Amino acid sequence: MTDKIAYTRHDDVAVLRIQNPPVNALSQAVRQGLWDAMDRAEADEGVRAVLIVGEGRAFIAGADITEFGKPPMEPNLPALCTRIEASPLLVVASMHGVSLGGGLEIALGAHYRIAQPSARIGLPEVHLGLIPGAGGTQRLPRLAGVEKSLDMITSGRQVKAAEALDMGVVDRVAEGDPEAVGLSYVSELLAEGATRRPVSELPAAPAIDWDATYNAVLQKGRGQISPATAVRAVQAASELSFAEGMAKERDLFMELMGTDQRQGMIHAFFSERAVGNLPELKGVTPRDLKAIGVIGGGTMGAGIATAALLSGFDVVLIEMTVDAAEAAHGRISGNLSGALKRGKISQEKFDTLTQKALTVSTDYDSLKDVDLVVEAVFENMDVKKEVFGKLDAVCKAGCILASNTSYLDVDEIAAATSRPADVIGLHFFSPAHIMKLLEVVVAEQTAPDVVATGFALGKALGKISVRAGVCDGFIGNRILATYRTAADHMVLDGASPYQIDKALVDFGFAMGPFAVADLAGLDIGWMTRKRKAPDRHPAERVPTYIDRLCEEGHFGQKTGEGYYLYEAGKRAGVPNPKISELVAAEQAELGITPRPFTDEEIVRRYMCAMVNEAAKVVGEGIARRPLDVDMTLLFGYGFPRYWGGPMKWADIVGLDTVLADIEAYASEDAWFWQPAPLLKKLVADGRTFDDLNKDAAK
Ligand code: T1G
Repeated sequence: MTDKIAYTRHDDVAVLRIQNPPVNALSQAVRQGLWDAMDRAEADEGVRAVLIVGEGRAFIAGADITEFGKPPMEPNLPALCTRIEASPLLVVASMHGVSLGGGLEIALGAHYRIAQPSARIGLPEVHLGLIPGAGGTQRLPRLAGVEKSLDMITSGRQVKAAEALDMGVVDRVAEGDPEAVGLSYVSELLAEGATRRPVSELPAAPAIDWDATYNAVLQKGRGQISPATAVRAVQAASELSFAEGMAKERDLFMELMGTDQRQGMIHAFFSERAVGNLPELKGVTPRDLKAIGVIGGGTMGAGIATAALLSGFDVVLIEMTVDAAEAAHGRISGNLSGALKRGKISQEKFDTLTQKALTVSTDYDSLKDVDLVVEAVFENMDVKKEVFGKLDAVCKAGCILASNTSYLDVDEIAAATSRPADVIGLHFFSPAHIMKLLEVVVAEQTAPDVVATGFALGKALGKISVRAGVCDGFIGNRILATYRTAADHMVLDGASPYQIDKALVDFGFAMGPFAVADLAGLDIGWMTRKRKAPDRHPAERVPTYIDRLCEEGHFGQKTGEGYYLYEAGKRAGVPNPKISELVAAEQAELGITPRPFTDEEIVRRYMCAMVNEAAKVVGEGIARRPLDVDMTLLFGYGFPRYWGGPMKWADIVGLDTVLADIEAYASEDAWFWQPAPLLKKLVADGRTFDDLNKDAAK
């Protein structure tokens, strides 16, 4: 037997304790250990029941995801679940922490299930581009019915013990040590003569309109296929025998295992955990953080203050005038009311946060005891330098001074203080209390423990923090500027903004680039183009058609007119007929004869521009690894998660084909399509972006 399963006897009960830290993933050794332990219990004289428990903080977190993509190793999980269920002994699972995926499937193979009140169950395989592959789609509907099972399986959501009890998935909820409450429950069952209850022998799930359900789930998946595939697996639980249903589930599971989407989503799973693992943070102790200062109470400042309050920090927010301070307090209260309405906080908590934890003032001296300040004022270097000069004068020694700037030079900001080692960039994304991405921008002189504190703050705020170097736009906005320009070039050359938006939504983006521009505000891009104009290279193609609209004061959703026309109160707009006129005028001026674009070419050009700039960002060390770019685009820019990120997409489609396309496009516009040196080197060496991620993990 492996050391992964501890086998102990308690009178007529054999206890199988899974010991595979940190979360009892069902590795091959655990599966073999459970199989052997079941054999041992059945041969163990006097044993009448088996209790399965997990050591540590979880019952079982699921199949061992690190085994995916490798040759399957016996015993496989569906066979193990069926083996447990077929035991002549009474088998009980005592669940605590999480029981997810294969972990829940093991429990469904047991005959009875008891759970801690704080326990959570779930079948999150769709988040990995898969479906439950060890009987979950066949057993759960037999216990909980089709509707609730489809909700759990297609959403991948976690379900609390009380709800699991209502669903009939768990038979008992009891507080206490999982083994102790499990043993007591087994004794009760044995005493009352409870019999084995194989879930597979329960009646098949009732029929529903499977095709309508499949189509609805497919539509909702926005290009992701595993949730809809799960519908077909549950349909098998309704229409086929259990054995045939298991075979159908296995076929569908193995099909998904071979998809790009499974590759992309598992890459995302591990990357969002790896992105915070940086050699430079090893052994570095973050500074203590209790009180956070925020300068500026506009949308960003109020969002940052809200995020800090919700994470348990005291907040001191500074505005320039009493009216502005009161308006900021109102914005923060509005944000917190949203959390109250969504049940994230109680009324009592709301009152504490708005009346005690939050201080809004016009006096910088109110900041004298804070541990870190985030500046979120107007994106102008002179304004920022003035603010940092004042912060440097009033904040205590060791207080970290952070800027929320989205592109300005943090080195230059640091130089405006006497403590450049305490200065860092913390680039939040709007709305700051909702968006998960945080770019931690490290300046030349930023001290290691200040970087570590930036990551610690990000973790405390529930963010995905990515380390960025200093350049115009850091990681995300620099790459955005490039692929956004590629889209503008396609408009000038003949593609409509609306065709481009649709092509990219069909690729998997929540919104296309022009709808996003209308949402963010066309004035932002307009100001950027004006800011960059003095340094522009003569070979740069910079469309000006949209500037004409900005000059008329049309900035998108906030003014009701942009690429789209917006009726009051409606978020979705209709194409603005002015755009085609403005584009035609510019095409005429430039002597361009518009040509048609296919959706495939639109996506390809857009993605190649994104990957090419990203490769430059990694090559210059602005991003430490390709996975850092993937996480930035996933958590800050709505990149479709099932591709794993632009770098993973490029690895999947093949770097050689991406480079070949870039070089072909360069024949039309050598300036814009200069191939990234890193991309050329990887192709020459026959390596991938993921190889670079692996190099960095060594
Ligand atoms: N396999 C391998 N490693 C795992 C793992 C798993 N299932 N789950 C977590 N880890 C690692 C993780 O990479 C990290 O490693 C450490 O454990 C702590 O995780 C047949 C096919 C359980 C809620 O999708 O949701 O079963 O970075 O940092 O925040 O139907 O991990 O420390 O080296 O996330 O407390 C289904 C995935 C699998 C659950 C804990 N199960 N895991 O969260 O810690 S597919 C899942 C989670 C399946 C069957 C199918 C979370 C967690 P490192 P962590 P956490």
